Amino acid sequence: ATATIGLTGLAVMGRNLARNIARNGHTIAVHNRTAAKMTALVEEFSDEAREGGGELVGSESLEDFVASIQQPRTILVMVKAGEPTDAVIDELVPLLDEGDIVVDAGNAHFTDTLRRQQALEEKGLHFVGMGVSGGEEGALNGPSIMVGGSEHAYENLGPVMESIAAVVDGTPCSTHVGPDGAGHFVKMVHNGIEYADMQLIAESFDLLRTVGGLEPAEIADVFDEWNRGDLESFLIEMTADVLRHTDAETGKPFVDVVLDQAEQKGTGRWTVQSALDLGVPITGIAEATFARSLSGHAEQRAAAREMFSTTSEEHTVEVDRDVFVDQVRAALYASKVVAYAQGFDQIAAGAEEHGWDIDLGSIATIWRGGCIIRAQFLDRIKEAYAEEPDLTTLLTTPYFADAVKDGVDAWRDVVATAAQAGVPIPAFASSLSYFDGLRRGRLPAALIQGLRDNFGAHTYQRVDRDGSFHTTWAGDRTEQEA
Ligand code: NBP
Repeated sequence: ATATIGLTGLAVMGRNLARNIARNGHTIAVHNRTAAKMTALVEEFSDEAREGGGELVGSESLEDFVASIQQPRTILVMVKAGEPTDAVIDELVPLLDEGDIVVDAGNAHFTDTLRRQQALEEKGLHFVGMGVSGGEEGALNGPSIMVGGSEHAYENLGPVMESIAAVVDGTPCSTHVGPDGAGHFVKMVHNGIEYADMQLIAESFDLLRTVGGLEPAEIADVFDEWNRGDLESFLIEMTADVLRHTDAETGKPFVDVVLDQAEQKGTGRWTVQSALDLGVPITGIAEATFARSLSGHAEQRAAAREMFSTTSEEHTVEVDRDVFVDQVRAALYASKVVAYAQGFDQIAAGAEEHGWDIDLGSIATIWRGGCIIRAQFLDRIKEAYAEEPDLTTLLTTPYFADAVKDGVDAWRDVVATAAQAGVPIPAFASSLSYFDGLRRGRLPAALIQGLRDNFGAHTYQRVDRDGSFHTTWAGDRTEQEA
């Protein structure tokens, strides 16, 4: 046994993660169900590994793979989420010894992680659910790593992960998020926030083009400009890149030749499902997920287009182009603050529900680099939690509160203009409604309570004294204490 760590599952993610680990000085055992991928990796990258002080130790069989790892073993599983992950774990378990650590580095649902952790714990094994963000490129050059499982497991796994993670201001973007499913839960919310971020960017693009009259290449310039300010982030930078790209075949802007139906692998949906269970209004993420679904309903879209196509054309809205561009920037920033505030609320609620002690500031810290939502903005969130670890909502912290106050008029103008012009902006509009909902003195929830009491005797509370009350709606309308 020579390797300090092992990795099975050498598709794009596993292969790059293995290279990253090896060239950062670790000897890593590698295995893949289809052995050719293992052989190719070892042949192509053994020199690279040695230059970094590490080594790739390939095995064709799972038995040889396990035997080549030092005990207690740490084994990363990087295969397709769901059944393949269970299949690999089932094959591995009989070959392992007490105290070994199995790490699922795929995109598992956190409830699967909870189940697997329990099953392996009963066998004397440690199980870690680990979220890895940053896609292929991140896996190779430095991902953001959200590690669940026990403290003990992190003591073994952590140093290797911290040596391969992205680094921002000298801090590696890898942390022990919390026990059992916490790592995968946080990774799930990360992906949900990524959905919201992308939807907000897409709505900005649509508005700038449809209402502002800018061409994709001009919008690319706008995004470049935005990337030099508060909005600076990987996704904003990438948006400029994609918008500037021209299709080689037709010479048209690339964005015009791509079918406008957004796909999804499911992490956005999981985030929304979990938020519904937790009772956390993550409206930005939910609208972003539904917007992707809507885009895929081609038949309904065609029917509605045919029926209502002229309706929006009657409402062209005149705007001052430069003013409008700046208004959209402010609306994007304020909506983004809402989406992140909601995402962090969900992590806090999940931690409470599952008994995970999650340091929210450390989550913002490890999302600053390596992952898809990396952004300057996360520094501000990190600072907010450093100042007030138990803050009620990110929205009311001084920096974000000022940003929202400064942008709120523009935000309202953009939402109103979009409504008049018939441009769909579900994420912008729902974020503004969320903000207004939170800041409003009295909500019409009082009327809902009245209706519930009327049809179902569900009772209500009063503003002026304690207790639960019911009005005898069908009788003499006297109020009774319930
Ligand atoms: P895939 O998700 O496409 O999975 C392919 C790997 O799973 C191959 O190594 C394949 O082996 C193996 N596999 C399958 Br499928 N069924 C198996 C089974 N029954 N037994 C053993 N091995 C099996 O690879 P990926 O895109 O590299 O992603 C890996 C994980 O990382 C996934 O959970 C994914 O959700 C997650 N992730 C991906 C990204 C990304 O950007 N792609 C980002 C973050 C996280 P074979 O070669 O023999 O077919």
